[in-house]
Amino acid sequence: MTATCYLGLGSNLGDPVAHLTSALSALEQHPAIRLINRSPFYGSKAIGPGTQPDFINAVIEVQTTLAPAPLLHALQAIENQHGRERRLRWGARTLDIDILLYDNQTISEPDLQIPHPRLSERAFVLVPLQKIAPDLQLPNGTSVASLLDYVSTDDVWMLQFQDGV
Ligand code: ROI
Repeated sequence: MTATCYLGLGSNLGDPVAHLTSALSALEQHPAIRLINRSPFYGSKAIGPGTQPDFINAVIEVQTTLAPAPLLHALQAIENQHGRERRLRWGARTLDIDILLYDNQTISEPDLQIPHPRLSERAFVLVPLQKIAPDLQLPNGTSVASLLDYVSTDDVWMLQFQDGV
């Protein structure tokens, strides 16, 4: 069985564009994950405590034969290969890969919530998501487009288009 998923990528330490690019290639090389579509890279002002460097964010669509928990573990392995340290909640990070949506599923487990619990309020997720999936709806029927009516997109800017997937 194959699931369609949307993943959010973010980085604000070191060379964030390089981290996202190499995360994309790690995802492409994963035998159980197929990259279907990807947004451009966006710059975004950091949401979180203190002063942090701006983020680079992107959203991708993948197909996978992995169930949600194994997918999460595969993504965490890629994060760890990029030196991700999970010390500070909402602190700066070299690479973050979040499962935003997994098919039309709703999952509420301690370490896995889908849709991503803060998806609806984060312009740095909604803007790239809308770019690659303009008609997408959450499992509860809310459209991504309508969520964008409620958030400011002032702190999110498109950086570049990249060819191909
Ligand atoms: N802020 C932005 N702009 N982009 C992110 O990806 C991001 N990720 C996070 C926190 C620290 C909450 N802030 C962010 O985890």
